[in-house]
Amino acid sequence: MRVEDTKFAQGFFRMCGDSFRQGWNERNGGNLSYRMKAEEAALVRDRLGRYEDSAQDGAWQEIGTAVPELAGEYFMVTGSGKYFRNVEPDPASNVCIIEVDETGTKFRILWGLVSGGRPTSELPTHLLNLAVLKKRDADMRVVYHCHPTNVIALTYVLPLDSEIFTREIFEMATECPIVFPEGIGVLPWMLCGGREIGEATSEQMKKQDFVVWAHHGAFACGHDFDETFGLMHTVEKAAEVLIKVMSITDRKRQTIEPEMFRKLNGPFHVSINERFLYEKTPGARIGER
Ligand code: 2HA
Ligand code: ZN
Repeated sequence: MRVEDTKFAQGFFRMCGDSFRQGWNERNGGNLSYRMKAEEAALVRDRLGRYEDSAQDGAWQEIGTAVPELAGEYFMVTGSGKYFRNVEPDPASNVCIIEVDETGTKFRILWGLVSGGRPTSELPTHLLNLAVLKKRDADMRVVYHCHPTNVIALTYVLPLDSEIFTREIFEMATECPIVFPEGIGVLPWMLCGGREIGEATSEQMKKQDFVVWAHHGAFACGHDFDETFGLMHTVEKAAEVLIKVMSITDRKRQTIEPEMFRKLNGPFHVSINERFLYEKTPGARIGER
């Protein structure tokens, strides 16, 4: 079966297009990875490792970190320097399928990037995250990075503190704590594209599904494309509301209070982490405890 005709690949390509149309992927910004199921790899097996019309040769290359948990697995990932905008019209030039070797330190390109190129510069972060997620829940397969405008804007005005950042976002939409009851992780500015930021991000992903990279963007993860895209969309929407509120005032007249959040737990079958439901000082400004 052609890779382009599979349901997982179509979901992957659609997510890239949707993300671009949201305005979260200027130029080559953002990257997406998906840990394929064994049956999906089997479906396209006869299309993998054919290099006749491709600039690729299938040579093993260094990942730049070690992910032994992912040895022998197959992934669809966006290409380094490639534009999300171009994925839907020409997936084979902008996306690839890679295999991780038995030591978890090398990969090879089995399909795609036919005009040349390599997987995303954030491959270490993606694979380290996917390894953590696999341990958390074997059905979590998607890691997604983009540059959502309002989330990034908030990293200039809110303290870079997971509890405060999460609480301010939680208060902007009742659905937020239901969708991500474990809140948002926040990393300070770090050099992107390497192992260090990958390790820091995956440390957060041990518990949280969403991590903000200050002055850069965000990472979301999930079981499938809908859930992962939906999480990014939910956080970015709440961030937009917060930006609007902050454009009007530095203090809210009324908001969702901790005891109101707690009422959501039972009916929505969640357990909102109490760390985010601290009592605020009366009259506190937005972003203050
Ligand atoms: O260029 O967004 O973080 C892709 C990126 C790097
Ligand atoms: Zn980025």
